[in-house]
Amino acid sequence: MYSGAAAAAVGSPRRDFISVTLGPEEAAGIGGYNNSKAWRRRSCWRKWKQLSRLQRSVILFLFAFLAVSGVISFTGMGETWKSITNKSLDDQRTEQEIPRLKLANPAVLPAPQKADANHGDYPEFSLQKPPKQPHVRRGPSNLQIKAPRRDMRLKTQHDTMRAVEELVEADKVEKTEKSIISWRGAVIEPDQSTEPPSSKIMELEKPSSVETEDQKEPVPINERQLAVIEAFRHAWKGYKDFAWGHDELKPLSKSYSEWFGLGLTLIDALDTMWILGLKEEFEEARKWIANDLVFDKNVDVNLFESTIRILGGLLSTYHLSGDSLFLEKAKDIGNRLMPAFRTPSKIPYSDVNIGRGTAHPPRWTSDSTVAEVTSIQLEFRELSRLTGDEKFRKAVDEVMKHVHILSGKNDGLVPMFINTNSGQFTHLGVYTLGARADSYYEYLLKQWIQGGKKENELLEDYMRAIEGVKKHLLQRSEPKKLTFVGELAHGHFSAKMDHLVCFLPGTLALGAHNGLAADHMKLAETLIETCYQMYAQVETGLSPEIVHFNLHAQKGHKDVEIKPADRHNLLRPETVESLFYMYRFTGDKKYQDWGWEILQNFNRYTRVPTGGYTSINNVQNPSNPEPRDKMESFFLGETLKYMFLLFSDDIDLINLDKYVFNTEAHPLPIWVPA
Ligand code: DMJ
Repeated sequence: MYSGAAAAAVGSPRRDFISVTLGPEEAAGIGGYNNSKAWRRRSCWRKWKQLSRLQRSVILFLFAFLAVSGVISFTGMGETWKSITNKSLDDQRTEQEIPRLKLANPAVLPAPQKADANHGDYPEFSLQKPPKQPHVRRGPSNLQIKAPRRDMRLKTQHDTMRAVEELVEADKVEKTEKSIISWRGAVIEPDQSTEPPSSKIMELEKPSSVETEDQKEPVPINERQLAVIEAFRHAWKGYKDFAWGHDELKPLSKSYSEWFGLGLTLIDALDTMWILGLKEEFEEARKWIANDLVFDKNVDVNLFESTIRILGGLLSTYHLSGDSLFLEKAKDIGNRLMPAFRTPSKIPYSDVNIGRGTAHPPRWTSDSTVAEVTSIQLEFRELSRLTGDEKFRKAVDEVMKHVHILSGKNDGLVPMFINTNSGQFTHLGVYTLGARADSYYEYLLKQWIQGGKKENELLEDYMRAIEGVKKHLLQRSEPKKLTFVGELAHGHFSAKMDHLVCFLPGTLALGAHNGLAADHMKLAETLIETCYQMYAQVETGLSPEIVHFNLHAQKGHKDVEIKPADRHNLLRPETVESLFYMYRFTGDKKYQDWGWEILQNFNRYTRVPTGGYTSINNVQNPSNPEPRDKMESFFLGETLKYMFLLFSDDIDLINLDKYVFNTEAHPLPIWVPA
């Protein structure tokens, strides 16, 4: 409205002008101020009446127009506001979900619990959201997993609404189907997101790793794998008939031996049964774990052995099966092992009484073995990730950090003992990749892989150590010129090699697969040939515990010499383990063939007709290999598992980009880098 002189509608009646005529008082801006409601109402009404019909219509139209646009723009703003709010929620959600998405293996269960622990010390370590416990259903994977529809195209709002409804419906149906655990190791992570259906619609356009895995045709089990299953069943029969719930089977005397009294063989074999698809056996064993496994026992256990076999076995079985029983048990034993770290140096004692909560070194020394204190990290780190309780990881990381800066190494090679009081290496000057040091090297690489290849100190130590091996421990034998890893004792080279060292080709190959020097793979190829020859050159076709290589050609002598004290075979896994890695990474069938020979020789010389397999005393005597009457738990935990995997052509059967095996062949998930 304007102020000033009156305006009039002037001109041709065809041209409409809108004007407002003010009364003289108003126009002059004078007159007494009367702001009473009645006066204001009257004066407005008077003015309204003074307007022409056209003017009134136009004003009404304008009001109506403004009102409608107001409503429309309010709705639009609401939408904008909503989308802003949603966006920030989405951002938050994305941040929260990053850890889950970062886990390399969609086929691995997420961390189920998050404690209020302070994670500040470990910036690179991202814990996952607490997940819902998946509903566990077992059965052939192809029957269980429904791929989301990919061809959905949403155009109109109506379509969108319908799609939303469909999705909500489908979601209800799929909720249980998505929390699926397929038999033989493929665990499908349940969808834990809580976002509204609309964002799920968008997700349908993206390829889903779960879907991809699901859509793969299952690889059929072949003859050799069936032979492994048969061997496992035979071993299990002996254990079940004569040693059920005890540590180890004594297959000849049809009895058992106790080490910790914790059903060691049963626990060690759990994930093997899962991988081999032995459903019935697995269920039976699970029942025993649920009803009979008690850790509250006044018993001394070895920290390393119980970590790699029991804690490792329970954790990997939890990952494969999704059954929280195994995680509960893992937490229990993990907590009970923690007193071992209460030492002046924080280097753990070798033994813990899991019932009393006390720990001590062996009676004759205050030293611990270097391999033992540095090969418990994969398991405790994973336990921290799953529980959200940092104390496990802190304890084992501290050991690694301490050893990283410790003097007494020789080009990355470590001595075999470390003192729990001083924290210093002892018995300096002896360097081996065999007993007492072996898995130190293995766990440097594997922790680096587990943690997403970020922990550079581990990699540094690993690379330096392999250079140390090349410089000090590699030699070639005669007559076949086999490259082998000897030992160094106070500057003197010894051509002695433990069968235990045969983990090395597999570890080197794993490192090369993860981007480390290509010459590591070359070395792996030459070393696995040597390990195979440790079997092939022996009368039973089975390797002894220790060999000595000939450095000089002598008529009638092979490369491999065996001392009487070393000619036993404990059904160890290391060569088969390395054959598995070599086959996975090269596809060269000769590795499968070598493994097949070894399996046949185990069957020939170590199989006990009434059930079980036995370690033997003399690999050089095929007519009497002298059975020892003991089946080690690692025969089921490791040897047969690696055999089965070696004969498989399915790289997703424990995919090595998603899992890292602990030193007892229990697969644990790899955490993906940030
Ligand atoms: C297993 O307990 C583990 O592989 C360990 O690292 C070495 N010894 C046995 C198998 O030989």
